[in-house]
Amino acid sequence: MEHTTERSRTAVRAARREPLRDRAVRVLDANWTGASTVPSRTLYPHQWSWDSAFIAIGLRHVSPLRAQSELETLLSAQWGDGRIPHIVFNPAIPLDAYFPSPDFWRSSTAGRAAGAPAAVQTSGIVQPPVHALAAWLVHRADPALSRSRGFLPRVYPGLAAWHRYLLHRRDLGGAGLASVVHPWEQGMDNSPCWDAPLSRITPAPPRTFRRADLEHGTADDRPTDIDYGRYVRLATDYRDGEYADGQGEFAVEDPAFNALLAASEHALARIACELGAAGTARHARAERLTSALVRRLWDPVAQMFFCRDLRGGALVPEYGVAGLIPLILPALPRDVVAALVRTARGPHFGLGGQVRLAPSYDLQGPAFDPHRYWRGPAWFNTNWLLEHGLRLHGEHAQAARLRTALLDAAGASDFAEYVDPYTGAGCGARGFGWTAALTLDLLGPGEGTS
Ligand code: 9WN
Repeated sequence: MEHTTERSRTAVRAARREPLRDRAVRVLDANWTGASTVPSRTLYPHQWSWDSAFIAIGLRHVSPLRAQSELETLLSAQWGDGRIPHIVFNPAIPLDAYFPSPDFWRSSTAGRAAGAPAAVQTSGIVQPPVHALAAWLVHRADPALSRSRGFLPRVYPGLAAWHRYLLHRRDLGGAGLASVVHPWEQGMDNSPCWDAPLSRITPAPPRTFRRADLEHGTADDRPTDIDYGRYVRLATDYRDGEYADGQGEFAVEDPAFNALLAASEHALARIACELGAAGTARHARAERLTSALVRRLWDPVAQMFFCRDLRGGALVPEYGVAGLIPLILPALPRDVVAALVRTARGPHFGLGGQVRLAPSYDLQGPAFDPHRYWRGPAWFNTNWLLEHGLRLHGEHAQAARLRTALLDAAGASDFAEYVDPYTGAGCGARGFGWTAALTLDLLGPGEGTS
């Protein structure tokens, strides 16, 4: 036993001497299923929507063809109403490997009215719209290959339908922003930003479902059973209403989700131009989204973007990292950019000071926990977005420091799912897809997000 441990320590040390790029490529190879990439072979053994978009952004530096397939596979599971489901299930994986499994979502029956595909099983909720941005960056990585395969003409209609779904069916507040109807949709599942809107939801009783995540992670790092019960209740109600929008008890306008939608709308405008159509209307729409974001979610006193709880009717004054993500928007007013950079550097996020990477939640918040899912740890995708936002707005020195910290943390943690923001110690799954992919992107020539 002693020997095995010593041998595996030696193997880890040897692996760490390998160039970071090669190690990241190995992670993506190990997670590749033939048509797409899983976030983690253990914890998340199917295809996830925003993971795939980030993964494609990294994969484009290694195999533009695989990066294109990643997005095409995801789009082949798109529903008739335009939604891109947050999980596309691999039928070869046993049902009990992940919960909620296909027999929970029942997409092909409960989702029939909303146009769920018959041939593939999916979830019925969505995740942040990073896809058009990813498609544009993937195209730019190898335009000749992209043109020869007709990549953009192939993905453009689906991406346009996806944005239409979000901008129309999901404009539940009627103010020009998309709403999420489940914390899993925004991707930062367990953020304290959801505590107030979730507190109104009656949890599903624990005996009615069996969590699979606790088999792979420490209970102290994962959402509590009560919160899980609430996630299950919301998803069950949505399913039982045949995934029709506008009825649910949870509806939130989130700054990161809408910032990504606006950034992706700018990307869609560029795709339209490349295909010979006019992109002006789309750029204008992205700018309208940016204005709506500021009008609805910016708090000038707190100098922060907050979530708006549509059912409770107010902003949720919690400093989640989602509130910094609008920095990726080119048309953000200059005074908002300056205030947001101050907030990122200030005591709530400590960027460039106390922490290595921006935490997912307020360092000073009562709910802060450096290890519990989305309640404090640092994630690589949110920090990658911040790095781009800082660079976009001329904060080059801060962006460079963040880039170095991201690469160090990715390498030292063996591409962990997330890390302690103070120490950089790895948490959650290792060999995590978007951590490896975004490492490659930071190492690569880089196209920016614009
Ligand atoms: C639910 C796959 C996904 C990420 C999310 C992350 C986590 C799932 C879960 O894993 O969510 O979708 O079971 O907790 O929070 O951002 O896309 O990596």
